[in-house]
This record gives sequence, C-alpha cells and structure tokens, in this order.
Amino acid sequence: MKKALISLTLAAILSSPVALAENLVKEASSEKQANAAVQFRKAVLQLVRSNMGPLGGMAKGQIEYDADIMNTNSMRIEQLGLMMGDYFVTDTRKFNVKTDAEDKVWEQMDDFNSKIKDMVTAAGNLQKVALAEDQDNYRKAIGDLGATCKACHDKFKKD
Ligand code: ASC
Repeated sequence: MKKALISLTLAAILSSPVALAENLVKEASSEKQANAAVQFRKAVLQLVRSNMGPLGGMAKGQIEYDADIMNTNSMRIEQLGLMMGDYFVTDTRKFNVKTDAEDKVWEQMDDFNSKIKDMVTAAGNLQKVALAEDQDNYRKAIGDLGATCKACHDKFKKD
C-alpha cells in the first residue's frame, strides 16, 4: 500500500511539466493553440512594457522621481520575468502565426532563458535601489534593466 503510494507520487512528479517547464520546448499541437500561445506571450510582454514606460521616463528626467512607482513596477517586472519562460515554452514555428519572435527562441532556449534571468536580476536590483530611496543610482539601475530588454530583443525579436 505504502509502496504503491510512493510510486504513484513519483510518477506524478516525473510526468509533471511544471517542474521542468523552464527548459522544455513543447510543439504547439494546432494553429488554434499556436495563436493562443502568441496572444498570451504578447500579453506578458505588453505588461512588462507598460511597467517599463514610467521607469524609462524617470531615467530620462521626463517623469518626476517616484520611489513607490519604481518599487511597484520593478517588482511587477521581476514577477513577469519569472513567468516569461513558461509562456515561451510552446514552440509555434510550425504554424503560420503573426509573431515577432525569432526561431532562435526555440533553437537556443537556454540562452533565451538566461537573458530572461538577467532581466529578473536587474529588476530585483532596481527594487532594492527604490526601497533604499537611493537617488544617486536609480537612473543607472533603470538603464541596466532597459539594457536587458534590448539584449534579448536584439537576438530574439524580429525588427
Ligand atoms: C522599454 C520598452 C522596451 C525596452 C527597450 C529597451 O521601455 O518598451 O521594449 O524598454 O526599448 O531597449
């Protein structure tokens, strides 16, 4: 009885896609599923963009320094970064979808995920700067975060 329970639990863990999601590439099974995957990953990126906007404005001096907004937005970007890899697991290359994603996303998924990790790290750092109300370093911290967006776009986004 106990043995059966253990092997059942083990089987559940081993077949769970969640535990391994970061490095799994899963081919989309239909055009409908591929289109949904494109829609969802765009939604995540749009949310990053909407949170990045005010930060960019602050770095450029177009928007007044605001540590609360910086804290909130950097925390959101960190969280969105933590889910971003999961939203790119579905490989849509086989289908005729309208996407800015380069094929390299699925050909070089480890590098793609490593660039996402850079964004998560930079967002975490910006949050620290915001919480410390460190007004000498926030522009650089925002710039460093923006640079991680650019590094990924340069390689993995069609222009
Ligand atoms: C933004 C935004 C991006 C990045 C990128 C950084 O604010 O919408 O896609 O920063 O421009 O280079």
